[in-house]
Amino acid sequence: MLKKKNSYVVAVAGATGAVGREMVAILDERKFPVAELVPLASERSEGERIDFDGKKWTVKRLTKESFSGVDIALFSAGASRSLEFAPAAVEAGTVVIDNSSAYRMDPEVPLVVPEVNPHALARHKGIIANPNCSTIGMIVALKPIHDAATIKRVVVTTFQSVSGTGKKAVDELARQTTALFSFKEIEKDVYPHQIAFNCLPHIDVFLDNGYTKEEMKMVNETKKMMEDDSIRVTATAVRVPVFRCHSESLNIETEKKLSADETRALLAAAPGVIVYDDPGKNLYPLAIDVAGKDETYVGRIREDESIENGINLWLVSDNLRKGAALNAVQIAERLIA
Ligand code: NAP
Ligand code: 12T
Repeated sequence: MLKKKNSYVVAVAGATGAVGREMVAILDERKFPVAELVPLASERSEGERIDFDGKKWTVKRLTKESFSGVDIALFSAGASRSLEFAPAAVEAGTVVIDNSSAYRMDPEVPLVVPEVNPHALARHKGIIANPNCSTIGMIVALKPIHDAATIKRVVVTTFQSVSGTGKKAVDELARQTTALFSFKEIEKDVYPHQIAFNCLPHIDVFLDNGYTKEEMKMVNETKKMMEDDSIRVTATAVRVPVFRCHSESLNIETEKKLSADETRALLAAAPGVIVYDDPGKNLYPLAIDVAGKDETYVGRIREDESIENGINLWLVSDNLRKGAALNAVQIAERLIA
């Protein structure tokens, strides 16, 4: 569907957001062959200027007419904007890589992490979905373990940063922290409770089964990308007062026994994963160190002594990079390869 060219017209819908800004920066960093950048956002940002490739590019309002002549559109302006505008983009001949939750579970839409299921890209019909940030960080580490030892069940608890919610939430954590240190009243706008110095077991909306939508994304997206409904996943998603990077605690039960050393070796050889695991030196992945990195960092790898074949580990990935913008750009790189 995408014609081979020397360079491409690339639109970023949501270019002024936390993820959109990272998309533009990563296109630049990785020297994606961009003939023209088309930064799109709401009317609030119309006329703002975005730096890319040593030039300034003017933000335009996202409309159904934005896509004429656009080869690739990276969407990161929220699920309702994707539902409203992605079909118009496809109609105009644009290939859409959508970072929202709008199309992820649509059976017609490939959901892709290049390290895990790049083959799924071939069957796209104009829209490709980028998974949730917590799923991406986890699945690059699960894939080599599943290939080697067949995963039966994963129990995951996440520790998710506020940048996952967007720029307003980053400001909210900063303002609440400053207010508390100045003995002032805090303001709550984005989250239902104080996020500064607190942990909220609540990400995205609650569903009828008592889980949050964020938790069920990890369950359903993992099965879809592994192309294996037999993997049982159960999740608790927690918002923590961290600006950037999602951390996750995983308990993984496998069919075949894996020792901690075998798991370390598998993960060390896996694309997109770095093993950082030397407890004797107090070395394990930390959000503040992984911010700005491309890989999922894994540490605290140890056997679960309460079951026959179980591994516990801790992982950290940058939710704005691999969790969102980088994975989308990597998908675009595969499309033009
Ligand atoms: P954000 O910082 O709040 O940015 C939102 C962006 O969308 C801004 O550029 C905003 O433009 C634009 N926008 C909002 N309403 C719009 C409208 N009516 N028309 C056109 N543009 C509009 O949010 P974010 O963190 O970047 O997240 C954006 C999207 O990515 C969401 O769908 C979110 O769920 C998804 N996301 C996915 C992952 C992942 O797991 N892969 C991670 C994080 C976020 P203005 O500046 O003009 O308001
Ligand atoms: N509500 O892409 O609040 O489905 O951290 C990602 C992050 C939705 C998504 C968040 C969210 C998504 C959040």
